[in-house]
Amino acid sequence: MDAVLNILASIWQFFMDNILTQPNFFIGFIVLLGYMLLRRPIYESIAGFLKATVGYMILQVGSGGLVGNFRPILVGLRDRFNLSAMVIDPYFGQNAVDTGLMETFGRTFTDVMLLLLIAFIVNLLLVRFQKYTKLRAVFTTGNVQIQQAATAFWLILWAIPSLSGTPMLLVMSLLLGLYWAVGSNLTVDITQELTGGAGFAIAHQQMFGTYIFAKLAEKTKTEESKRLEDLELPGWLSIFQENMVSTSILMLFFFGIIILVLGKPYLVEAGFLAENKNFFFYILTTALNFAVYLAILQLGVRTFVGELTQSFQGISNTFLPGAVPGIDVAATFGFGSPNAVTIGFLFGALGQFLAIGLLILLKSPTIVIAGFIPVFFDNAVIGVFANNRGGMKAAMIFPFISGLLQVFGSAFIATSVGLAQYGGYLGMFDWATIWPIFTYILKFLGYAGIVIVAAILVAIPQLQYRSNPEGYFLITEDYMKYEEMMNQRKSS
Ligand code: ASC
Repeated sequence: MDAVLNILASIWQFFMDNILTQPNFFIGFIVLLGYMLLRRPIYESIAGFLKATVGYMILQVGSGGLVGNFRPILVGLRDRFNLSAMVIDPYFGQNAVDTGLMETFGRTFTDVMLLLLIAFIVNLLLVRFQKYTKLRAVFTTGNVQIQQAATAFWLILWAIPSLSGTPMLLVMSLLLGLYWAVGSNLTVDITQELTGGAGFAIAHQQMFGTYIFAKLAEKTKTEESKRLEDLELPGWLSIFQENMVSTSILMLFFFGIIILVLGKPYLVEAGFLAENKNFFFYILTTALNFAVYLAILQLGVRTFVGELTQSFQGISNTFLPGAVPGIDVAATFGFGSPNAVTIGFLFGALGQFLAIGLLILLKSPTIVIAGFIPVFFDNAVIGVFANNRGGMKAAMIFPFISGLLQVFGSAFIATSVGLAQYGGYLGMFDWATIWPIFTYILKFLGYAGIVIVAAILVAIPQLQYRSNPEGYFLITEDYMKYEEMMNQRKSS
């Protein structure tokens, strides 16, 4: 018996380490399985696996490059202004939980991984029973799932410390699995509309935020609202229509100002810049790298999205009717206006810097340091959807508001639950807004709170379904038909 359990445990560990938490391979194997279920020849299935995995890895090179390119700047700002403070960044957040879990709650990271696995199964079951749940998306972004499982574990345990053992894991898995399924499902329609039916949803850390701002953007839309891509700029300004050019110019200003504030002596001393290198070209390189990594990221998206969409038919036909895969938010940057990515980022950064300044002025007990991942990925996607549904003004205002909320919300919740002292908090939009609200409902209402949070989550897809019962499943099953139907409705 023991031997069997040991073997099962090692298989599980192998699966967790190499596939479930490594989205490039997870997506690759989904594609392989999908094509095999569609009875494609084995060589085609393997080709699909390779293309999807490589494409995803290209996307990771792009997003990793963006993150790394920005590092010296954030480290520099912290050093120069002598801030000892909490960094809002998913990896810092994960690390903070890992460091404090034993000391604070007497738990280990193994519990977190178990939570991840069970929550994922909850997500699959919720989609399998779609007839009742109305849920259409499976969360596949494993790197993000680890960070969220870690943070949810901490928040829920802080709110209801009396939970322990199996009941604790079940409650946590139910709430987190619901969040994955419901959040990802919220983005199905807006993503289908953005991508013209590419057949995926977002599975990341700002799903509620993206949905809320997309809807608000729609509300603020007027006759005059123009999308960034429809802007006709006269004369020399027309160079801004080319995404690589506009990104380079905007980033040159953005990075230029910050790097000038840091100064060459600091960068040399900190080892970011060699003494004999030219300062101006350092700034230029850093700024242009941004455009480079963005282009790489978009190439990655184009490489794997087509494979994933086609092959997923095999999975949805067989196991999960009407389902779409939820994938990394960066996939949306291959659609809509590329300039919205840059604008969303810049206005989000503005919001975050303003909020951080206010925390310092108001002598907040926790000072926040901006992390690149929340500033960029959250606000860029909000920019993309706000622009797509409400125009360019929306693409500026909503990322700005998001930037403020990310900082204030994170400072508030991380201080309350005691994560701030471990130096980091996840900091992404949903985890600075929705999750703090859930956490306080649980804190004040205890077991009744669990029922209330679960009921809220369960109700959301039902409301979405009711607002358009004919189109709700059609939008994933046959996008062309869906569009036709919606056009007909508009004209009649
Ligand atoms: C995250 C996280 C990353 C990035 C990446 C964006 O939240 O943990 O590594 O965003 O998923 O492409």
